Amino acid sequence: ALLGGVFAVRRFPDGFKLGAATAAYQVEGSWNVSDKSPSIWDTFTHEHPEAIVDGSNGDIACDSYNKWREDIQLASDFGLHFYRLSLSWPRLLPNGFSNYISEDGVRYYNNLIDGLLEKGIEPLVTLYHWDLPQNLQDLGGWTNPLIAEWFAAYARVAYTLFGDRVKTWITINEGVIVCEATYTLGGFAPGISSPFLGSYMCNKNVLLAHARAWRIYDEEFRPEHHGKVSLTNQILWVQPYSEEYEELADLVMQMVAGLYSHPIYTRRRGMAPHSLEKQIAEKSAREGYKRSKLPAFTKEEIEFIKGTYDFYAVNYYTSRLVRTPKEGEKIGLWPLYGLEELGAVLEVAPEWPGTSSNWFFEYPVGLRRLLSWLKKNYGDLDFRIMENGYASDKRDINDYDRVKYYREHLEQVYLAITEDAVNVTHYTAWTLLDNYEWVDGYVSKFGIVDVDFTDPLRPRTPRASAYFYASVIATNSPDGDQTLNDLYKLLA
Ligand code: PNW
Repeated sequence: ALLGGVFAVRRFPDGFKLGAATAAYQVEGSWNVSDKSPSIWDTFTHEHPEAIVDGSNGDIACDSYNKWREDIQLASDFGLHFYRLSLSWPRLLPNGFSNYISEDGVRYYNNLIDGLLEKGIEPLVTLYHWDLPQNLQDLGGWTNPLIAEWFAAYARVAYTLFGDRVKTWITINEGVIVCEATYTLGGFAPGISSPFLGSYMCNKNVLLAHARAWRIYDEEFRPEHHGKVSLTNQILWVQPYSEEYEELADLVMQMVAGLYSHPIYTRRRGMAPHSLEKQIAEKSAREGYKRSKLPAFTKEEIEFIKGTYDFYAVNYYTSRLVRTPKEGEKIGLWPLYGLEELGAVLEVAPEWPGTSSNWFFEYPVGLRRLLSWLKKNYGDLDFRIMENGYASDKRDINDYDRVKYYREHLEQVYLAITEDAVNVTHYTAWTLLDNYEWVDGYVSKFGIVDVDFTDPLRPRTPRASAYFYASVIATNSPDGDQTLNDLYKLLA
């Protein structure tokens, strides 16, 4: 087996791109330097440390605000084709509005973007990765329809400042988390609980904000810069517990994926998938609402949102099995245990290994099935995996469990391309560095590079998974360097 290299080598198609991602609040720190204003995550973690497993916050995080040169060097050492970063809205626009632009913020992102380009790494930029300016939250945040205007103005500033060098933009990271983890669970900043009310209002405004930002790029910037813009969806792959639940599984998929995809990626009628609209309208009526809790869209709004994409971006981590509740069984909350709104109980198969994050169980085949489902529902698009990675609470440099996760998921991507003819063009490892994992604080680590958070200098040390991933990139093969792969397999 150690001579695996002599056998047929599996390769991704030519031009397949591999990168890694981070997000501003999770790595930057320097939460109040210069004129930066607080984001909802600054406020939430400062006021509610009890909501975070280790009571921590992102005040310093990886200190990437100061150590960005080192991050770029690591990205370069591993041969990343691209690096996905996010801009902090309150660092760039401390008022939230575009009347005042922070010079310090502009300097920081220029340094980062130029530094990457100097090393031949494409900067891929997310505009919104959850750190909303607190003052905009005070005005209602994502439940205020005016946020589409506020976000559009911010997007225009970012395109104007960086669009000459940034050719790939993600408007919003994981609308489903922005709206559900926030308003349905109440567990994420700003910590407001409004299940299936606030979350549906948020859903509509996220779609409108994205569409505005896409159209601004399309009309004002694309002619000169020729870039691409989409949003990225985090999707739980949901399959039936047994055959009788096939219809229910599709309904749940329409909720976790369709609500943020159907309006953009299909020409079919309506704002939400029809099955879901019907279900929620009926549920709303039973609850005594005069209208569906799912907000209505005007004809103009529907047209405005449709087709606002240049590729389909998806983040995948984990899967669920779905069934209806047993007698007297209570349905858990999205996204962990169920969808009360649909009468759906979600659980994991006993054989799926757990991780250090309570919602995260490994099911590599789910990624391949999800890609096929997306192709079937939305067409033969340019599919880009914008996040995939593994959580562990160990600081082990020899992270063979993470190597195994990457190997098994890259294999499923390879099979999706070669066996199912899904046009997957990009793969992104989450994440380059251990960082601030939201409510899991610094306990759940996703990095291919270890960061020592007990050391004020935040030293970085690459793990085995970084070497494995570098070899995947160097060989353009899901197996990476075969000898290395065989060795890691033996050690795992
Ligand atoms: C994503 N779930 O969040 C985010 O984009 C990252 O910022 C984050 O660090 C990473 O994945 C790991 O969590 C998710 O409950 C949050 O299924 C929750 C879920 C999935 C992804």
